Amino acid sequence: MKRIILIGKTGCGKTTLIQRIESGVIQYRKTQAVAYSDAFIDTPGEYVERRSLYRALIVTAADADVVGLVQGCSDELVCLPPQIASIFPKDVVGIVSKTDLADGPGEIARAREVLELAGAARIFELSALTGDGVGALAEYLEAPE
Ligand SMILES: Nc1nc2c(ncn2[C@@H]2O[C@H](COP(=O)(O)OP(=O)(O)OP(=O)(O)O)[C@@H](O)[C@H]2O)c(=O)[nH]1
Ligand SMILES: [Mg+2]
Repeated sequence: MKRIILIGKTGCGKTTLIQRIESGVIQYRKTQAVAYSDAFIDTPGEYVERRSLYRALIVTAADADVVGLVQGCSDELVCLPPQIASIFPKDVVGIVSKTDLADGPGEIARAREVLELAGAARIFELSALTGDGVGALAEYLEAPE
């Protein structure tokens, strides 16, 4: 079982994804501070939106086995700079979130590209709302390292 830290801009769907996998009960709650559970570390979007908080992200990520960079496929604003993965000395995967909102395959492809440029080795496409694609990520996290 791998513990993953989710990183991505405010509103990209990190907390909802955790709720989907952990309990299936979705309830909106803005993340105000880093939140730890057995399998997840949830971070506020502000941590990646402000470069001055990168150091805090790096320190927080030390408690995780894998880093998950999250990019909503309908998000105009990109907060994940190219090669951000290289600041974390661990495996980094990408998560294209909110695929249910994608306006065609082009939007999903664009989000994938953001994650590839950010340095994600493997990319999952999912919707925490419908549950589509969530199983593949859950299986990856449950698999032994
Ligand atoms: N349509 C759709 N909406 C989603 C999905 N995932 C999350 N949302 C919505 O997006 C909004 C923000 O979701 P959160 O999970 O709170 O986002 P977050 O990344 O945790 O945001 P911060 O805590 O501010 O960093 C909520 O209104 C969710 O219901 C999804 O897969 N599809
Ligand atoms: Mg949150």
